[in-house]
Amino acid sequence: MPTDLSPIDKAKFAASRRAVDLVQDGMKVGLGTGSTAAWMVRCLAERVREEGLRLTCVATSTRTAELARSLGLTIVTLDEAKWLDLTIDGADEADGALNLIKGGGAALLQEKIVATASDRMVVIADAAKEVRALGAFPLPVEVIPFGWSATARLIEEHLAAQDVLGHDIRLRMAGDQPLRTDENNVILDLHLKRIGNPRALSLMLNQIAGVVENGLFIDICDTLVLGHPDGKVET
Ligand code: ABF
Repeated sequence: MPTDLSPIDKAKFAASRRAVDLVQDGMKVGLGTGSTAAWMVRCLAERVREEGLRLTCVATSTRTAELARSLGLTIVTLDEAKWLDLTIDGADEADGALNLIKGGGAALLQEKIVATASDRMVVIADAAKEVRALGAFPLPVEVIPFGWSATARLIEEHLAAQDVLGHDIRLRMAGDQPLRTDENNVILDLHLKRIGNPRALSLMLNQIAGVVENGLFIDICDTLVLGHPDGKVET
């Protein structure tokens, strides 16, 4: 383990180190996005250097692709790889049924496409990301920039129809401009406090015109690897 890590980075590193043990020679591997996934990319690159693993990797964002290439990993497009053996990614929240909120890093669309094109998805996180019910973390929804405020209004109406009250929808900003994703879309963050039925909410959101994808990952994650600041790991 690198020295001088903060307690949270020790936890992220411990989960990452454990997850990359699942990677075997010849695999096609999806690489997630975020600070935890960045630790995983570093750990994976170290295994490739030390053990000479031959891997083909697909990144879930331009920033992950840049990091992975800078460390010597081979990055191809998902269309070139066609299908993946394993994807390792972070999350913003995970519940006991392995439902996730993702997208705090604005990469949820590529993350969901890559994860669902994989035989197995492993999520790595510090243990504080595990929750009883999803929703304290604002739910990111990627929407087409055209008419985003009308899309937000439709989401409001659908939430009210599902009796989800007291919510707040905010356009994510980067400075004084709306943040743009890798696909040049924008993100609406839904402050819901608690999500009673993640599956119903996900289905509802994705049927609204203008919504590209939402950050609820239902029935996608196979394994949750949680790291603790003392270096312990639970799966
Ligand atoms: C990605 O990175 C996202 O889906 C999630 O939003 C975020 C988690 O970031 P971090 O690991 O920095 O907490 O996995």
